[in-house]
Amino acid sequence: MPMPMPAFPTTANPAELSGTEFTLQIAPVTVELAPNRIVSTIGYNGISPGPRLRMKEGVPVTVNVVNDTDVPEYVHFHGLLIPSDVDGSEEEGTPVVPARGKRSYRFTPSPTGTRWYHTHTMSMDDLHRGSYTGMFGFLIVEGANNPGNFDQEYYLALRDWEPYFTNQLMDNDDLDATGPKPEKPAVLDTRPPGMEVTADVFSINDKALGGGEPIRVRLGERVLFHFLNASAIENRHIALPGHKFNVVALDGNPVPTSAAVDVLMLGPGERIDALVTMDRSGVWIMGAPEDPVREGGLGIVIEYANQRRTPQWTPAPPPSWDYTRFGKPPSHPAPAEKIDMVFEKIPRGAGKFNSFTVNGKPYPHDQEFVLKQGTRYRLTLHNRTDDAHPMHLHRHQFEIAEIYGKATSGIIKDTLVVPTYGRASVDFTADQPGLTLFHCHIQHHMDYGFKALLRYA
Ligand SMILES: [Cu+2]
Repeated sequence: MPMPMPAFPTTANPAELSGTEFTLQIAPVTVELAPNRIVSTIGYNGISPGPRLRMKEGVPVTVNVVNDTDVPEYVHFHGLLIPSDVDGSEEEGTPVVPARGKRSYRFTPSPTGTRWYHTHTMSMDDLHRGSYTGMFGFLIVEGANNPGNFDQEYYLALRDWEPYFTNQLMDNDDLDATGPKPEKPAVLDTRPPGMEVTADVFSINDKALGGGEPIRVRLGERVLFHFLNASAIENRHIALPGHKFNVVALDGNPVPTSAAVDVLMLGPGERIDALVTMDRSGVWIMGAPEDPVREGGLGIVIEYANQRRTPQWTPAPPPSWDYTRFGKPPSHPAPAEKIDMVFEKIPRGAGKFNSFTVNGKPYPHDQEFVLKQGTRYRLTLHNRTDDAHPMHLHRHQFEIAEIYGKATSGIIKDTLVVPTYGRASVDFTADQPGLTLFHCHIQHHMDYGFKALLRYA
């Protein structure tokens, strides 16, 4: 049986708001990652992550946004099927929340599951704006879905802080088995790359590893973890040595085949719901398998009852994330209507920002992607870049049809990491008229052209 939620917010369970009327106040906040490690940023309601918003599927809500900063803002409701004028995206024509002003978003939440909300303001070369700030939080849409039996549940957002520019590509994307690289050009572009964004300071929710209270468990308990990668910059891995993550939902949607894995991978924007059976007594670190990332703060201590010792970390098996493990064999023919998007990076050299093109053209693409309402599409993503990109479709959900050269079905998502030089196909039904943004969820990729606007005929 689920245990009652703690009466007071803790690191692993920040403040929750529920009902039909919500207020988000945008203002400067400080985040105490550890007693001697304080970050200044912008947040919602005086905290970061912002309050967890709990809504009921099908019951209309109002979210009043009060902007107490000098920067116009957008609040995007990620993973919800809502109209363009409240989706929170400049490109889709959502009205802005003016600097020192306010605006109310009214919509009917759907579908059920682990969603989230965050700023959708562009940052460009300002690492104190947009999703580099603390403006993010979980949003839960409750419905009839039963996530199964568990004893405790925790909402854990993975974050990095104090980002800076670098000319080194320092990510870990290629740790995962990525399968074939059908989009790798025969001749690589050898021009020097431009700047990327990186960070050395990390947290889960508002605490760096060791900076907050542990998650306290008892032997034999089943704990449901809701992970969110709220990073603006990087795909992340999570492991809990000696334990398995039984993945039950991806991006909030139950998977056809729940499967146990040692290491999770989440691109920016992605969520994973996973059950862990606590069957190995001790005091453990759950965190990033990469030492510099975990030691930089991306972890949290799991403490079994009556165990007192230094938290232990043992190296995790190599990551081998593969979405298709959670799918089922394909059973439907591919949709006849096809859309192809070829993503390319234009290297700009030291001190400059790379830019990105879709089908050889910079954003906007005007009349490039026009949807017929009611039609199902196969969208094929050709990643001709040397990086893995978390691609997010607004206001719709898609079903993975093919990735790593493997066919699958039944995995419904709103964000998908397309591997380096890889190809992925997703199917979706055009049933949400209005402008629809599709973009890489890495902030500076999106800002420098890695996006497309879909429109309805
Ligand atoms: Cu990207």
